[in-house]
Amino acid sequence: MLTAEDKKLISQVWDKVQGCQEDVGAETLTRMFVTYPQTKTYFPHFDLSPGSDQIRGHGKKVVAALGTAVKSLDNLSQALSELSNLHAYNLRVDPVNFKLLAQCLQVVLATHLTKDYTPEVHAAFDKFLSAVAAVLAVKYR
Ligand code: HNI
Repeated sequence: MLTAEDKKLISQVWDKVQGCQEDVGAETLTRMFVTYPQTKTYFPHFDLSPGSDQIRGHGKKVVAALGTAVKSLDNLSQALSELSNLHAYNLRVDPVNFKLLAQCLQVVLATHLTKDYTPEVHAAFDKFLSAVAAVLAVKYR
């Protein structure tokens, strides 16, 4: 459950990454593919060299979707409902991978925000990304 304070921190952090969202997305995916190579199996049709155009394009989409989620913190299931269908029914992404992506995004945010990525921000973001992952995985049941 996100507290009012969590929600405030999440929105503030998101404002700080406005303007470098494509970089954040591409760095997150690049980290995920290098660190957890098993995640590459979902992207056989992509050029997965670090920072490729496809990684940048996809990174931008993922970050934009998270931006929508940040604006809908009280109603994540509705905001992500189509993406939830897509990941469960079409893409069939194993939910363990959502945690791997979340981990990589946290590292990228920390490298961009340095001291502003406080333990409280980290904790709030961790809760937020777990909630997003739960919504993306709910249709598997
Ligand atoms: Ni995901 C497509 C958002 C986690 C594999 N994914 C998308 C799209 C968005 C998106 C947005 C584009 C939809 C469209 O084109 O209509 N993905 C998200 C979000 C998360 C996430 C917000 C978690 C926070 N996706 C993952 C994970 C994997 C994943 C963990 C696998 C490791 N996603 C995919 C694949 C596609 C995809 C594969 C299709 C890519 C393509 O363009 O072919």
